[in-house]
Amino acid sequence: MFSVDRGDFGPGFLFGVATAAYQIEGGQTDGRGSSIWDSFSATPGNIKNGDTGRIAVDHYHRWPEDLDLVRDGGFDAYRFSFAWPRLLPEGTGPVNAAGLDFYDRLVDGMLARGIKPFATLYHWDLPSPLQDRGGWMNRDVAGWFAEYAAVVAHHFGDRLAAIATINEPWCVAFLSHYLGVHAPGYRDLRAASRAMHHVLFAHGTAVAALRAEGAKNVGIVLNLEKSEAAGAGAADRAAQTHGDALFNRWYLDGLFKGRYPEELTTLLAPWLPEAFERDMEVVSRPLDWLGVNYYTRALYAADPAAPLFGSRRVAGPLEKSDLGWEIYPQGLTDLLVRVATDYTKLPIYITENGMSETDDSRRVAFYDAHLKAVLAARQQGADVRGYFAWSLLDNYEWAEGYASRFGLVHVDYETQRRTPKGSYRAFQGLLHNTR
Ligand code: IFM
Repeated sequence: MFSVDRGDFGPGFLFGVATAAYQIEGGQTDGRGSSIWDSFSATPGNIKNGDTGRIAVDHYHRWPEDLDLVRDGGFDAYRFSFAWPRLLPEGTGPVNAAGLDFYDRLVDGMLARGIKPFATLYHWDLPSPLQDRGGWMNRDVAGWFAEYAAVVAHHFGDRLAAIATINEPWCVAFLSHYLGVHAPGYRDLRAASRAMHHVLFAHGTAVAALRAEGAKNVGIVLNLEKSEAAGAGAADRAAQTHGDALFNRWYLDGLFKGRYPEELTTLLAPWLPEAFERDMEVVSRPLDWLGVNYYTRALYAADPAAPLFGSRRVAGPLEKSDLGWEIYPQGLTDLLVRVATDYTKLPIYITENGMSETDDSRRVAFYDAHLKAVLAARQQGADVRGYFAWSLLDNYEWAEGYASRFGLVHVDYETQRRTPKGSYRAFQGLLHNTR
C-alpha cells in the first residue's frame, strides 16, 4: 500500500508501466531479423549465466494476457518499444508484414482496453546488418533511423499517444561503445565519441521524419543520474562535474542548448566526428516532451589513476537495491527541478523508475518514496505529467540476464506463468483508489 493518493497528482496525470521489446518479446520468428543483442548475448562471457532474449517472457504470444495486466492494474498508459529488426529485418528496405501485423494487434489491443500507447522507436536492438555497416559509429545511421521512424509513423502514428525516438542515449553510446557492457560491446574511445554524437544526430533526424509523416507528441528518453561529490573537497567536486558532463550534460546540453559541454569536446576532440558542430541544429530540434528514467545517484571521487578525467564512481553509504544501486528519492526531485530550471519547460514524464529486488516489500517502499519525490518536484515547479514504473514484468535485464527482477508481476521462466506481486497490488490500490 502506498501513502500517496492518486488525487495528490491532480487530474490528467498519467500512470503507466514500461517494458522494451528485446527484454520481453522473444518470438524470433515470422521474418524478424537479427539484432546486435542476439549475437552479443550468444557470445560466451557477455551475459550472466549466458542468458539470451530468444524466448524472454514470450510476450510475442502472450501479449493479450500482459495487456490485461496493464488494464487491471488501473494503468492509463503502456510504454513499449518497437523492435526495429522485426519491422525492417535488414534495418532498411523491405518491411516485414508479419511485424506490422504484430504491432497492429498490440497497439489495437491497448486501445481496446483503454490504454494509451507510449512507443519507443529504439530500445537497443539495432538490426545486425546495420552493425555490419558500423552501426552507431557510422553517420549514415541517422538516415537509416529516419527511414525506420517514418515507417512507424506512417503505419502507427495516428494510434500512438506519444513517440520517443531513443531510449537512454548514454547507454547506446557510452555503455555500449566505451564500457563494453552492452551490445555491440566495444571498448574504444573513438567508437564511443562517434556514437555519442550520432545517437543524438539520428534522434534529431528522426524527429523531422516523424513529423513529416504527421506524428504528434514526439520526445526522447534520457537516463539521468543525480551526481554528487563523494567528499567536500575541490578535487571531488571537480570529479563530480566531469562525471555529470559525461552522464547528464552531454545529452541535456546537446538537446536543449544545441552545444556539448566544453570539457568533453576538448577531451574527445581527436575522436569526435569532423564538423559535428554543424549538426547541432538538428540535434536540438524542438520536442514535445522529455522522458526521464531515474534509478539512483552517482557519487564521484577524484582518482588520478582513473581514465578520462581522473574521476571515479565510488560506492555510497545509502540503502541499496540487489544490483547495488543506492536508493535516493531526493535525487529524483533534485534532477527534475534542475531539468525544469536549467533546461526546458517541456512536459516531463518519468518514463522509468523501479528497483531490482526479490523482497517485494522493499519495492513497494521504493515506489512510495519516489512517488512522493515526484510530488515534491511538482510542488517546486517541475511540469511532470506522468509516471511509468519499470517494469510491468520480470524480464531480460541485459547483461544481468534473468537474475535481476524489476517486475511488478513475477514471471516463472519455466512456465511463463505471471503472478502479480504486492507492488502491482499497491499500484492497483492507488489507481483504483481502493486503499
Ligand atoms: O532494464 C533497463 C531498461 O531497459 C532501461 N533502463 C534501465 C532498466 C533497468 O536497468
